[in-house]
Amino acid sequence: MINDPALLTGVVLSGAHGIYDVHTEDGIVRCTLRGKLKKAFAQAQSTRPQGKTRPRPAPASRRIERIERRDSSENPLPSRLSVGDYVKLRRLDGETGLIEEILPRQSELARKDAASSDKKTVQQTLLANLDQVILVFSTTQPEPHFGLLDRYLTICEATQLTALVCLNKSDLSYDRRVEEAAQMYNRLGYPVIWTSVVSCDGIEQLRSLLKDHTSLFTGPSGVGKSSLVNALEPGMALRTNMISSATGKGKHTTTGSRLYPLSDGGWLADSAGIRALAAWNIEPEELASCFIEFRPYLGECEYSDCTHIDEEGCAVIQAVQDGVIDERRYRSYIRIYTNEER
Ligand SMILES: Nc1nc2c(ncn2[C@@H]2O[C@H](COP(=O)(O)OP(=O)(O)OP(=O)(O)O)[C@@H](O)[C@H]2O)c(=O)[nH]1
Ligand SMILES: [Mg+2]
Ligand SMILES: [Zn+2]
Repeated sequence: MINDPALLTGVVLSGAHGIYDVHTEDGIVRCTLRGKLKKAFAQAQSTRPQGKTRPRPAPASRRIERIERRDSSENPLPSRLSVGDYVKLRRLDGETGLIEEILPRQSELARKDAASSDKKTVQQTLLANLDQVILVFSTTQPEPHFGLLDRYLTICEATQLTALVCLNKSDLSYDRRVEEAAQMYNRLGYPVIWTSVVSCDGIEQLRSLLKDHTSLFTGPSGVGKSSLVNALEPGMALRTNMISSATGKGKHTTTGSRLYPLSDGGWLADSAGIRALAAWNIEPEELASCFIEFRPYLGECEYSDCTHIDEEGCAVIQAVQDGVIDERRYRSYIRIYTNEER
């Protein structure tokens, strides 16, 4: 790690086309990457190992300090700079800077993107150094897809990120099965927050849950993620636009995530609607334990290598038959295990 006092530490708020807005104690600095870093990233991408799960990060307030003290060998250096990454930068003038170093990542949540031409999937980090994920769905318009929620939840379990479920558009009339599903997730231990941007129900509760955390809003398109950000921090969009015009470089055209400082403390990132989160880091043997209600039964099956799909003497299947494990959750498990999309 470079210990140059002239360097500022900051967090990447947004980035596009090699230009990054970095939040520092000295204000927002618009940065590019040092040539050496660019080269290192290009090399790392061709040899990138698949990520493993990492310990849960500390709350936001203590994070900068902890990251600075950490030895780089503990966590892999990212192969690409993402929103939420901590960097060391050198100021060039009042508004611009050069990123000299990127600090090790404590955690990340990635989506998989199918590159259209060769069907190869590439990993895109939605947010680095987060500690909780708010899975936003709407009660209706669009109808909640609980199979997709289960998929998101397994990824949060595998990456040891706290997951909260937000059911937005509670002002609209919706199907009773939404209420039943919410109760089921609550019983599993996932907090469910009902919100409405129209009636403002649940906004205060959501705000208190975000305080002092680094959170990501993710979920399908059109459920109201950006509307919730605006309801939580009125004027935030306005403030960011002002920042852009102040630097004289025009408005952002970011397609990825964007991180906002919360006025009560903590950070919140909004991301574009997604259909697939990267589930490729989850080994088949690990998947069952990502369904938290399966855990008491794992190791109780007749075969020690039981996949819980169709084996004789499977304790998980027995629990489903006994009505202890929700059948729809079990079907989600099979779908993810057999790699069916949705
Ligand atoms: N009735 C109702 N409509 C809402 C609510 N929240 C958002 N909407 C509407 O839902 C639509 C989609 O909202 P967005 O905030 O753009 O949704 P998003 O999740 O950010 O969508 P993407 O950016 O595409 O991922 C907009 O027309 C909003 O006005 C709500 O609580 N109640
Ligand atoms: Mg949006
Ligand atoms: Zn089994």
